Amino acid sequence: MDAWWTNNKDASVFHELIVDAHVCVTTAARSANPIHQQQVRRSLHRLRELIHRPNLSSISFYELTPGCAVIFLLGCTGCGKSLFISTLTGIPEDEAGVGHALQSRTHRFKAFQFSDSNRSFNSDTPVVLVDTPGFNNSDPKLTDESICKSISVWLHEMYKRDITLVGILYLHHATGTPVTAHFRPFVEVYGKSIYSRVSLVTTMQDETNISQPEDLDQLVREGARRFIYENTPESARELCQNVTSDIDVARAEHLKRVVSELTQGLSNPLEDRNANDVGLEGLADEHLELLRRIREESANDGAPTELLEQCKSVRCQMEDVLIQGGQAMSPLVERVKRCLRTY
Ligand SMILES: Nc1nc2c(ncn2[C@@H]2O[C@H](COP(=O)(O)OP(=O)(O)O)[C@@H](O)[C@H]2O)c(=O)[nH]1
Ligand SMILES: [Mg+2]
Repeated sequence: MDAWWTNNKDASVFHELIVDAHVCVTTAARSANPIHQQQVRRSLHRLRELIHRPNLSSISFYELTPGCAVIFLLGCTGCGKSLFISTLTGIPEDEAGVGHALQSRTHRFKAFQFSDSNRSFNSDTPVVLVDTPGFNNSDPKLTDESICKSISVWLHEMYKRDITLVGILYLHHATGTPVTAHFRPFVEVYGKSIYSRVSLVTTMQDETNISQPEDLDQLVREGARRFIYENTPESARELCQNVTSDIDVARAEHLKRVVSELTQGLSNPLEDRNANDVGLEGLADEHLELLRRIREESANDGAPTELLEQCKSVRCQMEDVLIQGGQAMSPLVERVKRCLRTY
């Protein structure tokens, strides 16, 4: 059993199946023998010890729940990703994996889930921050290419499980420049529109007075936003609140994509598309448009109640179309319903 874990280590790491320990559990019939009973009690105690997680804020990929919103932290080793998490949340630096040498201390993806009781995100949605190993890593196994491959695995899994990617924080020193190739896995899954969810975050601003490098212009033209991070909890919160203000729009974009997959899959070729399919796609477009308008208008005058009501009504209409279509058993229909339930 132990040999299986050793022989498959590389494949497990590639698929993010990374565990701190593994246990082979043998079940046994209940025995009246007091020696056996004592052995069982000892085993149970040991098992409890092994599965106890000392750091409750850190969760594994498989604990991400549909409906949660994910923010990825990217950047070169030492640019301050782990310190950002510690500053935002108050998790001790050691627990967040802050490095104090030139070498990276973050060797694998680490997800932190927030209930937002400290109002870091100004959102009722559970938000998960994913800390990633730094690019340009001192560990020869963690090449930029392998990190991008792992990001790609995460993104495909997230898409399948209807977990919304709400933002990408790309941290860089004032003198460093983000590498466009690092966004490739995101563009492959979400298209170029994903740049509108990218924040280019300048760190170490408290150490230098250098203004942001000009080379960022290309990414800004694609839709990325800039943010100067001041290495304070307030600055970290401001950034996260900016990013999560787009949760509903990001979800509506995801829903629209799932609906397109549904309607194309159900009525192929295109000429066979029935009224329900067309109706559903139209409603998904309308829904996204309404959420974009709500976002714009909220920035000026607070939440526009009328638009929020319209949005709700569009979602009800989508559910009606799904019921009328009689496709209740299709896995994609189930996914659309799951997405609708997260609002
Ligand atoms: N003064 C200052 N130091 C920082 C900042 N960000 C990171 N550091 C320091 O840079 C080192 C590496 O930070 P770390 O968060 O581990 O970088 P990571 O590799 O991107 O996770 C640590 O010693 C941090 O204290 C910042 O904004 N200001
Ligand atoms: Mg780190």
